[in-house]
Amino acid sequence: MIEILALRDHLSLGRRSLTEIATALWQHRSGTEFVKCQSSLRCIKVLDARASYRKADGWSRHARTKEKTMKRSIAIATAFVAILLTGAAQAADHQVQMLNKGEKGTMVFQPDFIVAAPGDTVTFVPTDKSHDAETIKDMIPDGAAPFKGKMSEQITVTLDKEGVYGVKCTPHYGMGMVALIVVGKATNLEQAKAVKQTGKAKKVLEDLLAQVPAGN
Ligand SMILES: [Cu+2]
Repeated sequence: MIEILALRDHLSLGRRSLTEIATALWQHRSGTEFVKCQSSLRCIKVLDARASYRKADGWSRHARTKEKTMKRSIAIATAFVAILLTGAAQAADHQVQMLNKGEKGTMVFQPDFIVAAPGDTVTFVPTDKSHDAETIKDMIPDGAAPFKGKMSEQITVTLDKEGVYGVKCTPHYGMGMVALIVVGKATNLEQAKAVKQTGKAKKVLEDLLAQVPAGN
């Protein structure tokens, strides 16, 4: 899952079909982009997989036509992608309620500390009205897209980039209605800690950031 998302990002593929991804992977592995990607462990992993296949199959001995080779390669890549996408289907969804009153007091996200894996989704549920969920400026990992839900509406976000994501409810931010999502390694923890917060959000986020495991 992480691999395919990383590859997809790496190849700037966006949300394409299985065959398109597979074709792009094949072209990527055999084409001009390879040199640029040698530093990428993930790409090399794919290349290694292909190399071992070639060895096992006696690929080089058979001197297949280029077209045949490509078809075969795409089939393998498709299988490879299919396996990874199966993983994607198993990504977890973490539900967060937006509440006027919860276990921790009034105007809260519940839970307000969410540990997720890259590729997981988080759904903010408007159990009570007049709340929204929006990323706090400078409190998302490098390269991650900020999100902003509509007032009183449910929003599901997919979190692909590792790091911490600070989330606020816009009208109740000063009242401490914030949440922290940790996706994989907390790559931007220090940066997130340095962000200036408003009102009660400062204390709540301090407590949440302190919950991020040391050495993560
Ligand atoms: Cu709110």
